[in-house]
Amino acid sequence: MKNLAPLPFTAVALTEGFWKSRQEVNRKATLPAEYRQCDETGRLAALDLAWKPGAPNKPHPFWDSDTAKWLEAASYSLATHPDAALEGLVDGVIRRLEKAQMEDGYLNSYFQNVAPEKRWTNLRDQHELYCAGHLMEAAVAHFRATGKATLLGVMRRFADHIDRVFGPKPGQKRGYCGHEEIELALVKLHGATGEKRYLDLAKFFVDERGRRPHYFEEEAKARGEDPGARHRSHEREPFGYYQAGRPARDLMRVEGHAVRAMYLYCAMADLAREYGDRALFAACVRLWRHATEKNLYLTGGIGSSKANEGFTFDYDLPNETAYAETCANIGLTFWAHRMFALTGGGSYLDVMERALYNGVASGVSLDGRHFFYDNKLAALGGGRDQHVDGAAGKHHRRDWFGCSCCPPNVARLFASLGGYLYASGKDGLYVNLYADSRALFAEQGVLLTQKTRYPWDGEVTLEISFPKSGGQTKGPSFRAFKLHLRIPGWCRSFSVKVNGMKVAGPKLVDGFIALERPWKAGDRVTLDLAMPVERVYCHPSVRQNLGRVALQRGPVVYCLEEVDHKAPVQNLSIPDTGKLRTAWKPKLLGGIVVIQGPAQYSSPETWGKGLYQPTAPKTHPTTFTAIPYCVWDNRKKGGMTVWIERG
Ligand code: FUB
Ligand code: ZN
Repeated sequence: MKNLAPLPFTAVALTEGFWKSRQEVNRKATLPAEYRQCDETGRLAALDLAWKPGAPNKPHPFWDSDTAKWLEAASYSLATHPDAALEGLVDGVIRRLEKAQMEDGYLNSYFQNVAPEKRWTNLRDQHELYCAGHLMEAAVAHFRATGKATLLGVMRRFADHIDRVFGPKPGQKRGYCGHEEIELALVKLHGATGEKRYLDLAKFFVDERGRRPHYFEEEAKARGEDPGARHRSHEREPFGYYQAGRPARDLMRVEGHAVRAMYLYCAMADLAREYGDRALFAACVRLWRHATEKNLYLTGGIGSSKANEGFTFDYDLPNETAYAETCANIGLTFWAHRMFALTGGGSYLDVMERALYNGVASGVSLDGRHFFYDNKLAALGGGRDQHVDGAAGKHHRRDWFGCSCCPPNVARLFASLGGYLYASGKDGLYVNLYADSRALFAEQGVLLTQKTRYPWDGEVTLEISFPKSGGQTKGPSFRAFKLHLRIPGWCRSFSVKVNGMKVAGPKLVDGFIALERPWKAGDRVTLDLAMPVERVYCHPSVRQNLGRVALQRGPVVYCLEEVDHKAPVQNLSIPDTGKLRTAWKPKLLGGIVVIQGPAQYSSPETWGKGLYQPTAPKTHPTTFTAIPYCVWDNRKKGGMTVWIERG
């Protein structure tokens, strides 16, 4: 294992472009809007434990997780953009949490207020440990951002309580949460506090999962319920929905609820690193291959079915009914990042980048106040979406949800996005993603300034300098190190220059080229990634995409949206050959490159009567305009498709 260290987001400033503007909107619009939602829906008041039966806004078992994710997001934002007003809101929520915490350390607004007698009695369904995990992540983020230790103290007390209740010793519960999350959070808590017990507890939760006798069965019996009664859709083996059909190290395939799966795999990767656990690592690699080779949407979405919010069977990737929950796509991003850090493999970053620019970025509108829960790859339009529920119908972003896990998940990722761009290891510095930014590798005494219009253009320049202290450059005027530049999987040709001189034949190893030399301040590396439009075809086993083609340019997947066409986009087809043009539209959808080309329109208008006829429908030539998938549904409502009929 390579064990690279991601450069923390606090050492990376996004300076221009796609991610900088997303991050700005996140800070200025999304964070305030989500705070308001948490307040207006009663999530914050729930922390005061004053709800009475019959009153509105009855607390919900996992409301605390929404508040926690908002706290985490706001803390990240405070770390890069100090803001007294935001800090005041954060402190207010933390005061409520501190006050709500019980003597013994327990903290959960639903159970304390609504169902105190049910504490720890239904780990399978009730999300208690899940909520605790999100609050732990928030506490670590807040402590690191502000140096204030109040929330960290609260969550240490809760973690200590959990450590007393759960474990292998007599009298302890050998249980684990139906919704993974606490495992990865405990690893973070260990990172922030140095307390080894938290790491061991994370390992305990992962190791117990799927063991026989099955905890969820025992616990159901203790509640007086039929332990076998709750079979979940798409469950191959009992408890597959919870990734608890068998022990983690024996998992062979991604299964069940997609967000849960992603969070578990993140924890498995973390523990593989912390304990040097080869069996956990091997399971991660196996699961990764299964997820990405047979169950991944072109947009980086995963979990195709609404029924179980998760996986179904291999190559089942429907478009109109795609679930691809924003949280799942974010979970995939987290997991990919960890797998990259473990191995240094660029292919993990290819998936991470695919998710980020497509199925994650689509999760939030350009105004930052509207969100997709499920990220479909096709939606009906032309008025046809009015009466269809559950499928593509009424599929538009909303300002909040009853179960609102996705909006604050986007907020915490976008607020910490800089942390995904760079890494370092014994063998040098790594540039993972291309985005206009400045990265300070303090340990190595190197500042990288990246200039680029990526993802709209494949040219990237990196200037090397050595940070100054007290007006003096620290250390020698040369630094010898290897600079690894990622060559994205989508890129078929590239060139690289140092100070204007072409570098001959750089070797591509595991998705990276490495430039090694004594660097001096002011050295400039220029990378040119050829970024033509590509037609993408799908594995023939994906029945939903047979006879269809998609368009991609660089990491960006495109779609046709009804508002750009006179006809429903499902009636358009595009030829396999023929020139495709690109155009930069600075005023459209925040500034995007569109793709245009010839198309055919199958016209219902000339069909005549009847549903069936022995002759093919008449087509007539037209043109199409494709926009990046991630920005669809930001204008007039209408249909959309990623996979387009060939013809
Ligand atoms: O159960 C908590 C969250 O709500 C899950 O992660 C989402 O899939 C949604 O069901
Ligand atoms: Zn979600």
